[in-house]
Amino acid sequence: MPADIPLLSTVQMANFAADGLLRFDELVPEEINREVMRELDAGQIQGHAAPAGALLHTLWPDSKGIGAMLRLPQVEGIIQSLVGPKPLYDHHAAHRVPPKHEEGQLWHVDAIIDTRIHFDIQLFYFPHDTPREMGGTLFLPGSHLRRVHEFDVSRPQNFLGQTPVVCKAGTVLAGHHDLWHCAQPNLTDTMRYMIKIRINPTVRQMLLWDTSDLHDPQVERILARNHGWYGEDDRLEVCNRIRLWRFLTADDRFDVQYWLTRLENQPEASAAQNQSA
Ligand SMILES: O=C(O)CCC(=O)C(=O)O
Ligand SMILES: [Fe+2]
Repeated sequence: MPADIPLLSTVQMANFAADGLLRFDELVPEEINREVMRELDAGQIQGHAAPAGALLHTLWPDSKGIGAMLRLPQVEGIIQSLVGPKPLYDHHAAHRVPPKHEEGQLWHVDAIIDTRIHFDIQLFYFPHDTPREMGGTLFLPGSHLRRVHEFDVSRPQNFLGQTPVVCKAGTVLAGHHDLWHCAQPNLTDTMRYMIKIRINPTVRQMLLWDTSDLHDPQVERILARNHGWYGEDDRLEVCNRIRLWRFLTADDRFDVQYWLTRLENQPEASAAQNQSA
């Protein structure tokens, strides 16, 4: 991998495992954002950019907007850290919320129930300033491992801990494919855009980031984060995150406060072994 691709740190990856989301404010330079706005107005980012399953790096080869955004070293570093080299394009959407559109989307995930431990990521790119009244996407941090079917979560209007993306132009978020989210109303006089790109891994998602801080003591605390919305059920989510962290780090003994090890303690197995000895 070229040395100028800045990979994520272990602490950032732990935050992804806990929240299902990483946010990078004003990551994309202004000239690229402007070009993306031009491409959007010219209808150049509509429809499929390639068949699903195409190599991501083959997309938009001549574009100085969306193509240049995907080829920024920081964006490549985020993608490589989360899904690895040679990732695939799944699909993308150039979302518009028209001016004075007072209806929000229902809460949902972008998938049928998907229990794989391997995960896709979705980049959410905001090419222009998005104040609250313009309706940045609303996310529920920590919801990605509570596996539901698409609109199963559509009845509640608000969740404790929900986070609207209020941001400056060029902000990018990387989310786990099962994260709960919804578009918000746009109360301004201007069209609101957000470009989402879904990306699949082609390799085992293991230690793909900059692991120089692999044993950072913050990791356990980050994975034990309580987002509030699950009430007393926080241990379920923490156990799910421990499983994800074991998968990402290939460390089957990793634990947070003994929570998963306790569930795995099977003294009857050693009793049976002792008997047959
Ligand atoms: O427009 C938005 O903010 C969100 C749209 C959406 O649900 C999606 O991109 O999956
Ligand atoms: Fe969605």
